Amino acid sequence: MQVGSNGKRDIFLITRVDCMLLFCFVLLLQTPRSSSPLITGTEASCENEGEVLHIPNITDNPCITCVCLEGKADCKQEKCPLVSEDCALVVKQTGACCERCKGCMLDGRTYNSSVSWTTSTKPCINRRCQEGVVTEADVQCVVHCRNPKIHPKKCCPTCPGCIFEARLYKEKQEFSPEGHPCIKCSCTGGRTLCMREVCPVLSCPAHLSHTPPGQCCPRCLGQRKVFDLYSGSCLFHSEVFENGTSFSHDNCTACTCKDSTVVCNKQCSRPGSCQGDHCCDECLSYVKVEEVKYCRVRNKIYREGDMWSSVNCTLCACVKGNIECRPKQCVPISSCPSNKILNRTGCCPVCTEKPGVCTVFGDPHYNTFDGRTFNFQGTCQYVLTRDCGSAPSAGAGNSVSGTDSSFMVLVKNDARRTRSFSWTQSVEIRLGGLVLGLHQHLTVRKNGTRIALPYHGPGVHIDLDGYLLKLTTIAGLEITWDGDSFVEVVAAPHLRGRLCGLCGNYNGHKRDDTMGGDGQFKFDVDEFAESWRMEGNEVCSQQPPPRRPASFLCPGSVKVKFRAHRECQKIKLWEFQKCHRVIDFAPFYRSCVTDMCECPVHKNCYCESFMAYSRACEREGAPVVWRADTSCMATQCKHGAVYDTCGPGCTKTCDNWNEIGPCHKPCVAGCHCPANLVLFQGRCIKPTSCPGR
Ligand SMILES: *[C@@H]1O[C@H](CO)[C@@H](O)[C@H](O)[C@H]1NC(C)=O
Ligand SMILES: *[C@@H]1O[C@H](CO)[C@@H](O)[C@H](O)[C@H]1NC(C)=O
Ligand SMILES: *[C@@H]1O[C@H](CO)[C@@H](O)[C@H](O)[C@H]1NC(C)=O
Ligand SMILES: *[C@@H]1O[C@H](CO)[C@@H](O)[C@H](O)[C@H]1NC(C)=O
Ligand SMILES: *[C@@H]1O[C@H](CO)[C@@H](O)[C@H](O)[C@H]1NC(C)=O
Ligand SMILES: *[C@@H]1O[C@H](CO)[C@@H](O)[C@H](O)[C@H]1NC(C)=O
Ligand SMILES: *[C@@H]1O[C@H](CO)[C@@H](O)[C@H](O)[C@H]1NC(C)=O
Ligand SMILES: [Ca+2]
Repeated sequence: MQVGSNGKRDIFLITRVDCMLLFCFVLLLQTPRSSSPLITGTEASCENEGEVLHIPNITDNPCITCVCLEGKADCKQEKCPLVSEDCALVVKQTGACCERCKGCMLDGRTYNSSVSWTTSTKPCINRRCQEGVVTEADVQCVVHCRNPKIHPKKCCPTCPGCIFEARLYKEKQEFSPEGHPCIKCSCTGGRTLCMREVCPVLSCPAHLSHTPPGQCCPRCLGQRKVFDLYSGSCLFHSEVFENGTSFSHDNCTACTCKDSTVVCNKQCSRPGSCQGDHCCDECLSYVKVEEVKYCRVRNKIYREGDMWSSVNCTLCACVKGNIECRPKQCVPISSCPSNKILNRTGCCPVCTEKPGVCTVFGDPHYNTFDGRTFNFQGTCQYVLTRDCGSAPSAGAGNSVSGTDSSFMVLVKNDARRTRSFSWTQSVEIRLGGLVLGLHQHLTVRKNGTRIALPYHGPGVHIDLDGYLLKLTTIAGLEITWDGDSFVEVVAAPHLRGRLCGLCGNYNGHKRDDTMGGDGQFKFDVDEFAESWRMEGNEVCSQQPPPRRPASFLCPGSVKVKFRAHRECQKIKLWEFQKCHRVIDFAPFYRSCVTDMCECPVHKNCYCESFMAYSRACEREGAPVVWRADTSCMATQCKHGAVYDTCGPGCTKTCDNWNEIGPCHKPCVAGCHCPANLVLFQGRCIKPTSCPGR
């Protein structure tokens, strides 16, 4: 298309397609002759060293320059950079090699297209070059608060805070408020400064421009190319203006052509200066603030009508700029699918995946995460459970610890009460380099040294829970220890399939629980359990005591058998009745009888089976009436302590017994020293016997 001549000068405005034709024409003319001499032709000689040579049919191409170097023509071809597709006006001057995007020239300096700048002498006047047009305009300020602050050194007033229409912005953030693409704000020093973007005057006519969605300013459509622009004159829209001519672009914009650059000055209306229909954009404008209501909670902004969950199980809403909270309404859940449990730890009850529970009690009886039960009487230290990743590693019983995130729970058994049974004596938890020991009478050791409770360590917490000791790890294990021989390990659902040891692999299947420490499946329970033995310095009997034949289940006298039956049959009675249809009591009854038959006279060996059964029942949501009462607990308390279901929460020790002050902790069930005694090294002694007195 040849648009062009406006009667003053001949110019050629060509679209892309036309240009391709012209470009091909040029190529046809030049390629056969100009390319071959460069590569294969005879070398032209010259005399004046350094002289720029004119070689016909070669240096006619403006991209090729030849210089005399050591008596020969040295020619170089310039490579043209690609012109950005966004450039609306591409120029190619005669005699120049490359096309380029039309830039601007102002006060003797050149500026590339799409560049903005301010000068230090006029900091509140912004200039922008857009394809040969410089737009000069006052900074247009926007105020969005009722109490702006005017700064003598800044062009615009600022507003307190970095909130714009109920949205919170960060320090140093630059933003366009939602729905206002023409407003540009910045948050500095906790205050917001906003200005309106002044759109550049475009070189193309209005019908060839459009505003892309979501953007503030219009831009030219497509790309125009211009050849042979007469020096000093300007192409603006479809007209050419000579150097020095001025024209009015619109009522607020006056333009002048200077040195091929159109310099346009956009006026804005100062407050009060807008008269009649002659009105320009306002230099200072206000965004209405009254309607915008929001609520702020620390660093969060909520808009009118927003709702959110808050602390203490409340649901809050932003109503007319005020926060209104009310308790959350929960959807009642009466039951969960069989593989889930009702979890009441959150605000509303939900059904969550069941954790795995492994229990060791009595002589010892093992009940794995997947529900397999077996008895094992080895008298060494064994891996109860450990983190095996996806597969149990070979020789798991020997390697002590892997990465810091790995854990291992060991049990140590001994045969302290009878010849044919062993009992869990202590539990050891290894977490990275930390070793925690849970010992008899609820004593706790850290790296071998006795510590006080509660204990907060890296990723672990230990405290008393009633008369039991509870250890919780962030890795997802919860270990309960009764200070005698009852251990319960609860594994969070995310550990499913990742564990190994005597508690099994926790993959949901009972059958494969006897996987040995060597990764081999064991058919024999004793062989399985032995494969998890830890090698230690201590001597322990390497072989478990010989397994008794079934008929030899209760080796005691008739009196002992009678006592065992009398105590253990309580598990069949009303106290546990509600649980019978949920959990079979038979294995617990059998373990109770075997424990009782070997039970020293002063102990109540049925307690652990009862406790294991009642805890299993509670987990399944079937309450039992039975409580670990004084008859069960009496034997737990040692060294002068007595069991009290509601003993003082603050323990009197040799260090603090004569301090006066109320105890604010709630009472706890457990072994307590009688009122006239104090605790010293696990024993109850008279205060007068305390050391240093
Ligand atoms: C240079 O090109 C012209 C045509 O453009 C041709 O007539 C002339 O012979 C050429 N000269 C040489 C030296 O190739
Ligand atoms: C201007 O643009 C040219 C190429 O179009 C580029 O080489 C030059 O660096 C740019 N100048 C500035 C100051 O950006
Ligand atoms: C444009 O006009 C000014 C004076 O009005 C002159 O100084 C300047 O050289 C001219 N530019 C060109 C490229 O002719
Ligand atoms: C420019 O001003 C004239 C009168 O001064 C008015 O008639 C015309 O509508 C205005 N044009 C625009 C685009 O504001
Ligand atoms: C949440 O409840 C606790 C105890 O009832 C109270 O101290 C606290 O102030 C409450 N927090 C809120 C935000 O209401
Ligand atoms: C109960 O749900 C909470 C999240 O609401 C979760 O953190 C916790 O582990 C769940 N407890 C159990 C036992 O699954
Ligand atoms: C002792 O326990 C600390 C944690 O408190 C642990 O970092 C350290 O490695 C342990 N030291 C030894 C010798 O096991
Ligand atoms: Ca399994």
